[in-house]
Amino acid sequence: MVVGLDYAFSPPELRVPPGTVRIVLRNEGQKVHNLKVLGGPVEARTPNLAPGATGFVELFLPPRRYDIFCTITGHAERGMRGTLLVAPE
Ligand SMILES: [Cu+2]
Repeated sequence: MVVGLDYAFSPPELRVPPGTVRIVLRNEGQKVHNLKVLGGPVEARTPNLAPGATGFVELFLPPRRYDIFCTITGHAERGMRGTLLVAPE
């Protein structure tokens, strides 16, 4: 579970085992937010989530480090970014 704030992810660094990864985002901010995973075999993001909403993105990820960010204009620049480390436990 990741919490989306205006404008940050909490926590900003995630670690999960390789394989099918589901990242759940709960928007506790006042703006619409999402979470996109960049650099994988397939790039995908959560739906745009209204304040108070929860959604998820699920994708298959080999081990490596990925960037995550919110695709809403200006949000990543304001700090809504982080990393996802996919590595064995
Ligand atoms: Cu955002």
